[in-house]
Amino acid sequence: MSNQGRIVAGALAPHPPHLVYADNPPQNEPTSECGWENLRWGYDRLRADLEPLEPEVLVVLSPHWQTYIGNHFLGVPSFKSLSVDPVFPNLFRYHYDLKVDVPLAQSIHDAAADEGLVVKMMENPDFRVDYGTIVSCHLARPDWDLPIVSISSQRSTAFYSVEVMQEQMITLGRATRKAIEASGKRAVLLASNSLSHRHFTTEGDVPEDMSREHIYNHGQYLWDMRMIELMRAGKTREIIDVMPEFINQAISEADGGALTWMLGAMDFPDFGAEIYAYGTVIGTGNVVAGWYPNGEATS
Ligand code: 2X7
Ligand code: FE2
Repeated sequence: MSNQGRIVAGALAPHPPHLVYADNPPQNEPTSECGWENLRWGYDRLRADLEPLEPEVLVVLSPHWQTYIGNHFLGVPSFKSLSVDPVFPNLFRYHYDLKVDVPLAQSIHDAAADEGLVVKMMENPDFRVDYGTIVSCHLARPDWDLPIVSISSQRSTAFYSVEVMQEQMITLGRATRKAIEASGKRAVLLASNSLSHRHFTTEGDVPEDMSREHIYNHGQYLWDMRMIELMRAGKTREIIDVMPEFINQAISEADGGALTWMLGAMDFPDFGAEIYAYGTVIGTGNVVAGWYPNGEATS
């Protein structure tokens, strides 16, 4: 079918606000001298590979929009406000102005409801969009020239188990794929999360002082490398299998379901991911990676 929509790429797109801070875009008030170059240059390469795919919409799931009863979807055509990071207000005071693809959000919502998931459209025009959504979308597409679909993270890992979370996120992924196919659009998925998530416990005076930036626990590093090897080898079903251990032992931010959702939406790619960068931010492990169905990567 010529007008069938499709997922042209999926990206693991972590959202430390430090990466936006270090890039000094006009939307962010604080300014930085430098910092986290490896990750920022990795994002440059991801953007270069996404551009020729001519995406029409970004679909993002963020662990910093936490909803306690089901997954919610932004359901208002535009949002404009100031986002201040609650933990790092010195780094991230970002003026956002974004458009939402409400029809696609509604279709994913409806497809998920048909699959038996609890879902809700978020229709409050004064809602403050979470910084995970903003940072991942900014780093993937800083021009903000595409509409987004933003999906919340429901907290079933905490209330039930990683296994329950994954069952639900794989179902949500399937619903996402169906709705994108029916939309006729070319979509990029963004899984907005870090891998290992152990923070450092004391802060330096200068946020971009890279002499403090490293992993603080070897076990966390070993887990990050194991997950990256699975991504490189195209063993995404094994990623799902080890997810409970990974989340518990590496305190991973994948607990919010973003990575599982994206891999489910892409029907568990068996081709290798392009790994653009690995680096720590306040000690957490972050990977920028892309999966390209139909061999659409250009680099
Ligand atoms: O939200 C985050 C994160 N996930 C990782 C590192 C630093 C700050 O914020
Ligand atoms: Fe985070």
